[in-house]
Amino acid sequence: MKTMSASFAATSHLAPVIERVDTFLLDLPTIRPHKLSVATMNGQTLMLVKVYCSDGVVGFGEGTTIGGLAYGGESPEGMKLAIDSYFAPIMTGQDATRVQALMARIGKMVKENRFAKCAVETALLDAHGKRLGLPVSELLGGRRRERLPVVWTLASGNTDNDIAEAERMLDIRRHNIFKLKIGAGPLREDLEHVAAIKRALGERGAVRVDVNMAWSETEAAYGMAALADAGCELVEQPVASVSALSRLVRRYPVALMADEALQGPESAFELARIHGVDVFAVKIEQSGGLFNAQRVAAIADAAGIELYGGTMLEGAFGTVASAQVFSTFANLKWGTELFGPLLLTEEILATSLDYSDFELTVPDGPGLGIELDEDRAAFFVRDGLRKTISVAR
Ligand code: MUC
Ligand code: MG
Repeated sequence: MKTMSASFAATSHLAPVIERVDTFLLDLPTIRPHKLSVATMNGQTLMLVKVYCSDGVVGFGEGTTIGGLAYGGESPEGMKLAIDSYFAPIMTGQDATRVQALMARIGKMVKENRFAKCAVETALLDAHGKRLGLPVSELLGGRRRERLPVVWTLASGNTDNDIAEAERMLDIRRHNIFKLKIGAGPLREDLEHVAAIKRALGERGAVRVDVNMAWSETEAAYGMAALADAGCELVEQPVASVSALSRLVRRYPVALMADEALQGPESAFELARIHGVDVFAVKIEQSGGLFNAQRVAAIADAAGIELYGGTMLEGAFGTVASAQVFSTFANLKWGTELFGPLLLTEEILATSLDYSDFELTVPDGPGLGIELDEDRAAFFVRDGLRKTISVAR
């Protein structure tokens, strides 16, 4: 024990340290209005964090939300403020190679702020992977797959437009699983909307729905029965409460998935304890980071709950960080919805991600394995070259 701590101290002493942490906001338009029960998005704001280390390595991380504060307690602006004012002073001068130790140090001094923690942890892992010449997946125990199935979300707000969009995705072989955002309109209209889309797609496309907690328990009971009849295969977070979820699970021949109810390992454990759902939508930001997302997955596995790789509609950095984590999951029965970058009009990477044959290739270069196009980013940075666009965040 004595020898181990002596060598740890020696390594720590020589290790590169964090010199500076920078954050900036990128405002990017979406390809069309994206309508959820909580908000309509015309654009997305990415909060990017850059961690500069004394060995010259720079790591990138990202935080996003959906509809500003409409989805949860953190906004991109709030994450930036939290990192600039509180995280950066805690991180500066610390060993850049001890990612888990540094995240634990941050955790002692910063409560909550799961999304901001995820962004910072992503940047630390990106930097450490680049330093070691290894993809982030290998720092997380090793990937089990190189490609991930990717769901597309239909949320134009119009049934015919959604069907046309789904047909296009099938034609170009980009997506054959579709998630429909419902819950904003009257229940009966939503059910007709889902049934019409499933009828049009038939066996060519799987249909799932996300209600984003908009239904009461009685609406959910009625809705789930009708959705099962319409051929919908999965219902995501129809109601807010965990106990209501647990009363709905296994009552209808349609899988029930938790999203908003999952806020890190403790909530995952509670849901697993009461077997409140069939499936977990694991999100790295909601989980509070990449390691915590793996803990959530481990709890699901232990409880016999199935897994799905969720998104907070991240841009490229959050999407690839998620892909690196999901590639390590033992079971990923329901695929992923890592389509975030495809919802944005602008490419901010030097080399685009590979979405083909209904799947995303997990980058295999060091760290996240992607590179920011700095000129493009400079154009879209808030208050930068292109003055801030007005987006409903
Ligand atoms: C959510 O609630 O799952 C995922 C896809 C999408 O359109 O919104 C998100 C968030
Ligand atoms: Mg959801």
